[in-house]
Amino acid sequence: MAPLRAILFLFLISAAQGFKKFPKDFQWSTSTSAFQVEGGQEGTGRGMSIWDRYIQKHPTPDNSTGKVACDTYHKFREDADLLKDIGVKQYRFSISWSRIMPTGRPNNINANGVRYYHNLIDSLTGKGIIPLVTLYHWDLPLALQDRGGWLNEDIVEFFGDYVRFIFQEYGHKVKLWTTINEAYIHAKYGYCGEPLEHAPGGLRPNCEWSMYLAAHNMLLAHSKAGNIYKKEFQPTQNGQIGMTIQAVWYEHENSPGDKEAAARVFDFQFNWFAQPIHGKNGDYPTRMRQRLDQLSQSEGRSISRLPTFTSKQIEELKNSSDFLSLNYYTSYVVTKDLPVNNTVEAWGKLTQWGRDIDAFISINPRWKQIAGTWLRSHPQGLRSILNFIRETYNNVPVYITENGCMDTPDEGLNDVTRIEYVRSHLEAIHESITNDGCDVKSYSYWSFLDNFEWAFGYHDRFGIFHVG
Ligand code: PNW
Repeated sequence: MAPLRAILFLFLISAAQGFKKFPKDFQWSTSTSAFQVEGGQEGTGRGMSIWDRYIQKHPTPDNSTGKVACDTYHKFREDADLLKDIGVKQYRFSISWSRIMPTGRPNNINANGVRYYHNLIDSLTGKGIIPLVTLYHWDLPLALQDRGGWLNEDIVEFFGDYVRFIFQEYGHKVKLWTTINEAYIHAKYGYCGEPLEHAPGGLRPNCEWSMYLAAHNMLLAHSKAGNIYKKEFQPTQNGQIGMTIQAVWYEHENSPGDKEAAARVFDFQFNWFAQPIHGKNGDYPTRMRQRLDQLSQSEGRSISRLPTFTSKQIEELKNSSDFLSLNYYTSYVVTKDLPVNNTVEAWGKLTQWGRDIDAFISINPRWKQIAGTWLRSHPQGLRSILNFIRETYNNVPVYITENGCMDTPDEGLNDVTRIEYVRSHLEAIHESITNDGCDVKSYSYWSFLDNFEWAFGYHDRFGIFHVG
């Protein structure tokens, strides 16, 4: 068995309600995604995904692959035992589209893959653990990438066909679904390679529009899935569905210019996805629409770089979700002008997105930096986001589907930094629920196991369980 890390005790404490009083039905959870943990790529009938090809072409610094990863494909029963041991009520995992449909289309189904997810779900529910299933966590079937991926609007129908099969197959067992994980990161890192590149990658020359088009098709695909679920399955299966949206909180100084800049950046990040789905009037945020329409015009383009929704699509998007699935890790500072004393990073204008937002992004050196990385601990940022959701989106129920940080190697397995990160974030959530009245249903720690951390390979360890 993998050695237990100290961070685990937080779960035992919180789950026992000894830490603070959380609502009785609050779901303690932990999270993974298919590509990052499953392995089981060869001899299992699984088709290639964009991440398989991407790492072949662009090796990670540690030259790692997803071929074995945590070998969850073979060790799911052991995983379920560990989940039971740490006392979580819910487990979030994702389904690999190309494991079910090797070419991405339903005319070719991989029976091994279908059986695998039945076994995984059964081993969880058999132990009283509620599965929260993400339908897509960045691992597009390669065959669909070769037909244009998220830039081809056919993807919306393809995604619809895929999810209908999944609901038919597993919907009597799974009652919590999220459609697409972090479209913001997938579109920006996948299509612009900024500030970091993800699969499919290599598309930078067109990214001033491709990033917005990919995200647009992801929103429409989410909407398709949500509407299929609600019309065809929810009446008999009685589950709930939402999209997993990543949020960054942006602090600002008190000047009106900085305040407006921070609001604009938040529109270009969280509200880009949250507003079309959860906003009263739907559609993209007005600041984003105006800015990108103006830029497009001044660049001499015949159409805006930000695509438009039809009124039917706006209505469908507004009816596509029962809850908001929120991922939160870190915060930044936004300024209208280049920050004077911030020598650390002010990368706003260096990226396409950074030029589009017309603002500078920097860090607050007072927030504890985790292991020298992009991640800084600012629990108040999470509380601010939860309150923003309460005020702006009519207190829609929130499932926190990811929060966590990587370990600090000098600390060995003692996890002093991670314990403080999790403790302070749980405290912020507790305040949001009890003092502010936010409707938070669950907390899922990223991640259950140390796993394949995308462009960083296995270097960054987020797991409750150490994987050697
Ligand atoms: C998430 N940020 O990505 C993903 O959903 C996971 O697959 C991943 O392993 C995890 O976070 C840890 O990185 C994010 O810059 C990437 O704030 C970047 C950010 C947040 C989440």
